[in-house]
Amino acid sequence: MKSYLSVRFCLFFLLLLTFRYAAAQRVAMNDTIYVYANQSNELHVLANDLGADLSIAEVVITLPPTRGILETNLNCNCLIYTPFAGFGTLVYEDRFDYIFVSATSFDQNGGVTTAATNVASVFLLFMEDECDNCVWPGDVNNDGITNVWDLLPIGIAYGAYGMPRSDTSTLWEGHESEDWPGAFGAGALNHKFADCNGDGFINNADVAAIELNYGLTHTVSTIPALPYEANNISLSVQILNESVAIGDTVTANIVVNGLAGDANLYGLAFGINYNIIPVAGTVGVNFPISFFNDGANTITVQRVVNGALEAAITRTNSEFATGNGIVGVISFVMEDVLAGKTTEENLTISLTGVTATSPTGNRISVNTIDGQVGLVLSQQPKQNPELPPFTLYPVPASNQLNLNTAGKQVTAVSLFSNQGKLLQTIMPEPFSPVITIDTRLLAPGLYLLQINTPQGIVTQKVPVVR
Ligand SMILES: [Ca+2]
Ligand SMILES: [Ca+2]
Repeated sequence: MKSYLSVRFCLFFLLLLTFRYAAAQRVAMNDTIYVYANQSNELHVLANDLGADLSIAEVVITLPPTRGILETNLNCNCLIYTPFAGFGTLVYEDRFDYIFVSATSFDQNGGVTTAATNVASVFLLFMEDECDNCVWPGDVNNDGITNVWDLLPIGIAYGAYGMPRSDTSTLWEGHESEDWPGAFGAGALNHKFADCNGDGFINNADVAAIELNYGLTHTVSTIPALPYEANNISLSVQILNESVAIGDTVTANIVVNGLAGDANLYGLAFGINYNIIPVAGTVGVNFPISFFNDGANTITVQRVVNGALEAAITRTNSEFATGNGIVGVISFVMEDVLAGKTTEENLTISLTGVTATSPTGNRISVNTIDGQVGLVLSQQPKQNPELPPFTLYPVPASNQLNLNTAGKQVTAVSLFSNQGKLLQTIMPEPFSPVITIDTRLLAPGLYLLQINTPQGIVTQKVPVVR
């Protein structure tokens, strides 16, 4: 045990490299945001971007807006947009572009390497002032974003009916709607917000708007809070794998227990985070038949956001489900992002944003227990000796290095120092004929270029001279 711990400790440095590599996987995504005239608007442009620990400080505006002022705000980790006079009366839209630029990578001589991402565009559209009390189809809890947590109020008010809207569109914009007689928790949130499609009924058809408008945001002045009650249930993640290696399918149970006897539960929404990067498209949760899911009186939504899973399930029959046991099964494939690193660490699956509800619309207190299992990293990257080397020029490199792909597909190019420290990762356009790497900030010396292709990885040495 003693030597195991000392090996772990000694390899802490390599772990840092691992996290740096993970942090480099960032993609900026386009946004469409409705903004008010004559006031400042918070723009949470990072909300749908891919990558861990995204900071607004690393966002660089490459095309500024022309009809307002844009400022960076570290407190909200967002941008603040203030439109000029005339916005909303003379002009109704604006636009700007941004990229991520990280200045946190250093070469072994202290030189800074910047790694820029793709360009994302943000489209700003005027929002009518009088739409403060409008229904945004999918944002059922009216907190400004559509996500799995919006499923819970639909379960609570399932089967309720009220005044239909004049329109039955689920387009992402504010829809005028009269208040219904019913409301969630002390009137903080009117039932009309759960009638996403405006047909006057709260049912399955309204869940489609959550799927349709998932992740979209709008500005809200106050977020309604549901009343809270102690209920004493626990939610734990139990990983079934004895250990996890790159490429393995990880399976974990989500287990509900009552702290004293059976658990009483009506709706459940949660996020799942992990300290590895799963293979895109492999993350999901199943809700098997259980005390909670009888297969008839439940609705569910799930989505992967920034590589992390968000999921919700709620009953629809206005009655608690009572019992203990597995309510969900998560699975994903661990990606080959840690290739080349040799270390030992635990895979941790954490529950985030856990919200449980009662049939009457109260939030229930939940104790959460994360899952952990040993992580076995491969000794070597999946080098493919069958692949011929790529042509690099000029060699040695000075200001830039060009990689001739010769028509072959290259998915990523990573530059490492000779000590194995990741300095830069480029995600080229599919089938780019030439990929260019800026080497101006690199100290003279030998570097390693790791070229990822669908057929495997090729690593080539690159000398840089001045
Ligand atoms: Ca919402
Ligand atoms: Ca409806």
